[in-house]
Amino acid sequence: THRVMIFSKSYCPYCHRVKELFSSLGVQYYALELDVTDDGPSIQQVLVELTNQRTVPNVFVNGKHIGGCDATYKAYENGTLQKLLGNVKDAETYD
Ligand code: GSH
Repeated sequence: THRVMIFSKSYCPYCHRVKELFSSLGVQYYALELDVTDDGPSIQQVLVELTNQRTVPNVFVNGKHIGGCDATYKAYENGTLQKLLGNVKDAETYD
């Protein structure tokens, strides 16, 4: 099971960056790629209704909304993300 759900677009550099963070932490994620599914536009509308944001990436951990790439790195830097994830190792590559 994946505790991390990412609304994503395959070409989006911020999405790549946020996935890199979870990979470096050894945390599996499920990414919903809005640009490669016919349902993308309606799923993006659901994202807006849930979060008032339409940008990708948009990250949920255990159902809790974290936000975009910047917000997720910020949550990592202040330790909020690790608390939500439980014990994870330190990021291996993080600049
Ligand atoms: N500061 C945002 C973050 O940290 O997540 C940047 C995210 C962003 O600009 N994403 C672009 C986006 O979602 C795609 S690269 N644009 C609107 C859209 O695709 O509908």
